[in-house]
Amino acid sequence: MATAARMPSVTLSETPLAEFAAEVRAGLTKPGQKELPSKYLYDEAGSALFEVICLLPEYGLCRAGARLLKRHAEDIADLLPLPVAVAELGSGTGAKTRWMLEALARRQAVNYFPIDISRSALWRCSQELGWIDSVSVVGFEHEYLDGLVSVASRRGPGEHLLVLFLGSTIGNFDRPAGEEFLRRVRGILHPGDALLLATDLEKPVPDLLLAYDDPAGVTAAFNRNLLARINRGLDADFDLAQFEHEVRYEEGERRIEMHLRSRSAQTVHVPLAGLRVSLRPGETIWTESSHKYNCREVAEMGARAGFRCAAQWTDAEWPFAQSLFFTQ
Ligand code: AVI
Repeated sequence: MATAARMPSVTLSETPLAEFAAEVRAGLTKPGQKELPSKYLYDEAGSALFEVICLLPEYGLCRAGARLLKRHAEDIADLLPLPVAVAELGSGTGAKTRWMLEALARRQAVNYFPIDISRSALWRCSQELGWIDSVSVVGFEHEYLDGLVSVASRRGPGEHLLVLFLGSTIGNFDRPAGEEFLRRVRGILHPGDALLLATDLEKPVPDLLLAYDDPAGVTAAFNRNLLARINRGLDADFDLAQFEHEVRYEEGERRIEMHLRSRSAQTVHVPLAGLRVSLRPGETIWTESSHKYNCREVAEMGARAGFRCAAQWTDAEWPFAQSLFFTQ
């Protein structure tokens, strides 16, 4: 049946428990500042909380990104060489991608390959976007670069690739790591391929602090859920009430940092990581950084990574940029 042929499909690869345990262990035994990898914020509960964050009036980032795509998807599509397949890094539920896929589907049939480590987000993305006329969806439950290598090997003859990196997730890398990540993306691409990169831009510090420490406490719950995830996955005994959500703006690095501050002297056991961690009162675990950019440095970073910036679109309401790069 025609409908069966259009059912979205997903290829899977689990993050091994041993890797999770090793990364938690490395972060919590690090001399000096303890830390946890921010990618583990996004289990099923974390991804759901992040979707709520995107609805908060104080956090304009997701709406700005979606507004730009809604307004400029046609302009972006006009600049792309056809035929083009679309790969999305960290697709989430893919809601903002709809505009881009619809603009391309008016020009050609589109193969869309969302890549995400969250199986449920990927599934919802496939369900939501797989029914757009002339769009076929194959999801990849992978880390970004592994997924992109697989996608690149599936492109049709003469087909270009447009890579979408839309959620401003580049901001969650340190600046040098972000640039290195772009260089690796470039290494997977061919001449004439494109990258649409979203970046959150610098804005007044009080606005940023409120965006990451909202009065409804959703971001605090999102942050603490990282400990809950370790409790669930590694049989740990973090008492969530003993940790306070803390947000700082680091002027020199131009980044927001999220921490979890221990309210007391405490010892936590993480049996599946073979770990017993002691925390001093007031000691923090650093859980995420969110770097803020300006348009010029985004273009320059892309250029150093081997791309040419063809166009940038910015949102006036919430400083945010979409930058279109081509391989050079
Ligand atoms: C996914 N990423 C771009 C978000 C950000 O703003 O850095 C994650 C987030 N953390 C707290 N609120 C949102």
